[in-house]
Amino acid sequence: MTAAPRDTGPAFTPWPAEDARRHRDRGHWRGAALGDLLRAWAARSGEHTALVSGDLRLTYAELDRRADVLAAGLLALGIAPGDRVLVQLPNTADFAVVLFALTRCAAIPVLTLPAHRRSEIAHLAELSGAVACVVPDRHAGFDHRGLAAEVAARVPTLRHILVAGDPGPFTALHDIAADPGPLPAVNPADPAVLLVSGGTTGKPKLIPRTHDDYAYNARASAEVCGLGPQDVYLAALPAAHNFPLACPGLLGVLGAGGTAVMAPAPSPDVAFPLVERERVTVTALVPPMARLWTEYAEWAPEDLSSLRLLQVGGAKLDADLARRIPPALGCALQQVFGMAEGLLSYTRPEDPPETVATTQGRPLSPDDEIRVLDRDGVPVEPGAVGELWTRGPYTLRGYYRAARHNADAFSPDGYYRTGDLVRLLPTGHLVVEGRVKDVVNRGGENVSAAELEEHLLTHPAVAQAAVVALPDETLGELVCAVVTAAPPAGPPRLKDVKAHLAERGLADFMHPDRLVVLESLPLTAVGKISKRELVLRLTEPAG
Ligand code: OOB
Repeated sequence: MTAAPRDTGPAFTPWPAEDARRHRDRGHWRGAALGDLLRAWAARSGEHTALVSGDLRLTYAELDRRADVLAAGLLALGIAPGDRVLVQLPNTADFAVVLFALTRCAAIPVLTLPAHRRSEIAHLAELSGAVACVVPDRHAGFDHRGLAAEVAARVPTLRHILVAGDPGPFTALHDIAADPGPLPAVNPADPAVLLVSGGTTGKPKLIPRTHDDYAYNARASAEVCGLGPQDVYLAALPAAHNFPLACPGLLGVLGAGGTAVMAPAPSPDVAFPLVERERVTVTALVPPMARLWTEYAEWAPEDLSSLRLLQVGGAKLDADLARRIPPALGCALQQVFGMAEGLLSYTRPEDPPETVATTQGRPLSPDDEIRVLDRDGVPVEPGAVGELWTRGPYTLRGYYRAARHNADAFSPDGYYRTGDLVRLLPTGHLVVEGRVKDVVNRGGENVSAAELEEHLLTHPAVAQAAVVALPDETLGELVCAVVTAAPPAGPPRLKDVKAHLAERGLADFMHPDRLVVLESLPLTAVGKISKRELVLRLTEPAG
């Protein structure tokens, strides 16, 4: 194993007592564990369909019962309160049953994504000290049992491999069952889940989300989206990601008494038939997938008329695409700027269309606190670009076992440093202007990747754009624009792109040194454009 010094520190940094009291007094934190919430929802909506996954349909009562049976089985297996359990499941009913069962055992699911591979899974298993993992046998052509076995051989805490599907030499998830009995006490102020950070630099970190804060996250999000029992939410993005899980996602729609439909993939060929069959009303996508949906909708034979709201977030949504979404899909658009760490910002139904197209909304909670600071930690002029710092009733106070990193990522008074560059408009709406670190240092001049990308997207032959730094002996870094072509204009050429940028008044030093046209851009585990992967591809020796 690696001998690199490990960042350690507390597993969980609670809110100061005074803040916690305020969040309770204000009615945000209601003192219910996620497992108890499901029980209450089952008492309220017992016979209503809670979950649809393939041909399986589960009522609230059935989901509640399955969670109890699995929880009893997990306790019998020796899963103890506080134990971490790695969960790597695709969007199926099992995902929801496992999530609720683990939280009922007071165990903490570590919510990894199906696209994570050995380096992430081994790191997360080690960091969390997981005692078990729950994986599918195979998914999307990948052997998850093999990966789990490899990780278990390296991480000594990992004692159990539970498999949804054919268990091979391991334990079948569906054999873990026992008569429901007494469950351990769960403290709603303790972590309910560990989310994986979406950070683009370094190894992923773990984000403790408490029952109290996560329940508020989902409930308040459901209110902003106006979710009710008639709503059918399509979990199209991987359900372990905060967006489809709790913004409002699976947890929000169940809390509202509606139905969640688990989609095996977010692509139109898989999702459109589900929208038609289940009369889906709401779903959430990342921008590259929203683009595909918009393009395919025109030709799709499926009836998408049940859709009333498409949420788009996770990366900057180009304003032009934003304007095309409502007419193409026949539904309202909502921009969502969020992070696994907490803070969520939503455009609201009452916002004017241009505000929805050009801003990333305003914070979810009246008690979200926002600071926009310059490099020295001084507030910028109103309306100017600065780094976003935030604290509030559902934003973490510390990453899991990361004392060294936490010292940098939080102010002494508990603000989380997001690394995002934003502008705060007088209306309270936020406009995301890029990442603090996403700049190319071209011979001492700083080129903002996000700013150049916005200009590139105005070129008629450019469909998608990602600006990355490439190493260069003379200048240190070169500006490389990687784009996909917008039909029917044909592939753009560097010469034309530069002329276009000059026409827009962009300084010469901001112009790309190289233009690479690709068929498609590589994506992260949740489907955002992956610059890390792009740079790897562009700098790897050919062949
Ligand atoms: C969501 O969460 P993460 O943890 O995968 O990624 C968070 C980061 C943000 O810090 C920001 O850099 C970027 O993703 N981001 C956006 C954005 N939404 C997220 N950048 C520009 N515009 C947006 N609308 O991605 C996430 C979590 C919950 C809801 C929605 C997204």
